[in-house]
Amino acid sequence: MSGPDANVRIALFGESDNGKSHYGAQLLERIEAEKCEIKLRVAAADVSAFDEVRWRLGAGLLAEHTPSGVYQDVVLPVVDAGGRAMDLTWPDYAGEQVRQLIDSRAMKREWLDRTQAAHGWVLIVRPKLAEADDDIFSKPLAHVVRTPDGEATKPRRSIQARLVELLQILLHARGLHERGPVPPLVVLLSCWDELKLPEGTKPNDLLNEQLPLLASFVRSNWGARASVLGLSALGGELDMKQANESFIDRGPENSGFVVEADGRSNPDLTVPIVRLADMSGN
Ligand SMILES: Nc1nc2c(ncn2[C@@H]2O[C@H](COP(=O)(O)OP(=O)(O)OP(=O)(O)O)[C@@H](O)[C@H]2O)c(=O)[nH]1
Ligand SMILES: [Mg+2]
Repeated sequence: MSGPDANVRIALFGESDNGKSHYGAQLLERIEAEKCEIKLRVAAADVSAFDEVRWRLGAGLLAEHTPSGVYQDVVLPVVDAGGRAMDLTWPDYAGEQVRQLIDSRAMKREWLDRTQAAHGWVLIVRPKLAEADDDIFSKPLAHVVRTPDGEATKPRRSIQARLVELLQILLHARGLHERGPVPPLVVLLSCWDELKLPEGTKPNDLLNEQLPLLASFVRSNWGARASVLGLSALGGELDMKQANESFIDRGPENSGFVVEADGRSNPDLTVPIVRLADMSGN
């Protein structure tokens, strides 16, 4: 993955409303403010993909969803604490594109290229959205039998069933390109603060408990090449209309945290990238 001046492409996968854009914006804030392990070697050429989200956060407000059809990359010329120079490519896009990929099982050329060229994959999952997730596996059979005629609705696929499907598509796409080991994977459990979990909760335990199908798929296909981390890009809830003064006073660059594998919280939002680099074995 590295070597001097390596280009490190991260493929980030996540459906809509999972926190991709707020994380990207906060990652940039941290890197520019030098409050993390990764530092810029020179100024980044174009970070406009996150301008709008950063502007909103600076005003203490949540940002809008990324408009459908949008796909943009920022390229960050960075160096990590070990002196490893990387040109980090980080994307932002509308999550419907991932939804379409799963539903159609068809991968457009650009997505195929991104999946195959990436040195590490990040899957961003918001556990809150999976609470009360009801599907063909969890719906009691008695309920199916008792549904009166004409009221039967097709069971939805649960979030974890969709994500396993997605990972299978990605593995297949990767396999068409090269037969080597799977790229390292970080599963990021986003909006961690909204879960109100006891201090010290380990992200992997939460994944096992709340998304057991996804957890076992990741374990059996990635083993030690996967890491499960928690993420709160903002450190708490914000509103679309009501500015949060204490968030403004603290500054976006001082807000948010990652939950490490051992359950400790770390304000360095670049930890997932550092873990991906470590797991690549270089
Ligand atoms: N509590 C909390 N909520 C968050 C945090 N980050 C994001 N959110 C919430 O998650 C929602 C979605 O975040 P986005 O970053 O817009 O999600 P996205 O994955 O980019 O969604 P699309 O642009 O539709 O693909 C936001 O509107 C917030 O409500 C966080 O750190 N804490
Ligand atoms: Mg977005």
